[in-house]
Amino acid sequence: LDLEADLRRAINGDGFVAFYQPIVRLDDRKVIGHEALLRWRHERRGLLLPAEFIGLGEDSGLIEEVDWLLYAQAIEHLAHDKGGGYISVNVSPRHFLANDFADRLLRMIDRAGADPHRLRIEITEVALLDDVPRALRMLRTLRSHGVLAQLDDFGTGFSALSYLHRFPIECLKIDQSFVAGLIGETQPESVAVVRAIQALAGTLGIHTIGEGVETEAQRIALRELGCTYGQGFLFGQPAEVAPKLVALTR
Ligand code: G
Ligand code: G
Ligand code: MN
Ligand code: NA
Repeated sequence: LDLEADLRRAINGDGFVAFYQPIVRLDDRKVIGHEALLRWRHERRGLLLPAEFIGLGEDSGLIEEVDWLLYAQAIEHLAHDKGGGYISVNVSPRHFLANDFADRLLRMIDRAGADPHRLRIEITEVALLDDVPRALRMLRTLRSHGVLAQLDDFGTGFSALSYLHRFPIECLKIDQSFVAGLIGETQPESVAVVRAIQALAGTLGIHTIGEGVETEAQRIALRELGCTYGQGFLFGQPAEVAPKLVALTR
């Protein structure tokens, strides 16, 4: 309850900030984009991670307002960033399916003078399956204006593989649990899952991003399995960058 009052105050102040984590090409580590990750600079508790307040934000309906603050920061950043990389933002399923989501996002991009091709959204499978016709409309509208979608935490959902080809998805993000599992006793299972995801991506003609890459061994294993891109502490922590001063990607 206390936290909810804090949340309302932080929304009206400047409590929420975007941290950016690089996404790289696995073979040469070239940075191709960044994921924007939400952080809350709480006046007493310090820096809070989404896990500590997203549930509360969803229950109170406030998360959507917080999301828009973050999208505004990311879009503003793109408008000033001279590099060529993209920024991906996370969208919760309910938010994605809200009527005005695509229109509002496109308006925000337009007003900021940002290039829509440099913004991507990250959604989970849940967001697609809840209301398929609506999800399709939303993705098509965004894509027709240049905003591509990547499927987050892939492999952890119910992955009804047969439906995926219907959706205009640019990229599958292989969930970090499988990347972690590539080394050690769960290796056979994780390799099998990553192989299956790569086969699917191949059929769809799209790329994959391995998440949570922490070691060189994982980078090499992913690459050998056919994964093109990676994200994780090995390449860079989520970090704040000074807007307008630092180009994310050169
Ligand atoms: O670093 P990490 O703890 O940032 O992120 C944990 C989870 O929080 C991620 O799985 C991501 O889906 C979610 N998340 C991160 N940033 C945002 C955001 O801006 N909006 C929403 N809705 N979820 C986010
Ligand atoms: O949106 P998504 O569920 O993919 O959120 C990514 C989450 O993974 C964030 O919480 C981010 O801080 C975290 N993360 C990013 N890189 C690594 C990593 O190398 N190892 C681990 N354990 N977590 C990571
Ligand atoms: Mn994500
Ligand atoms: Na993920």
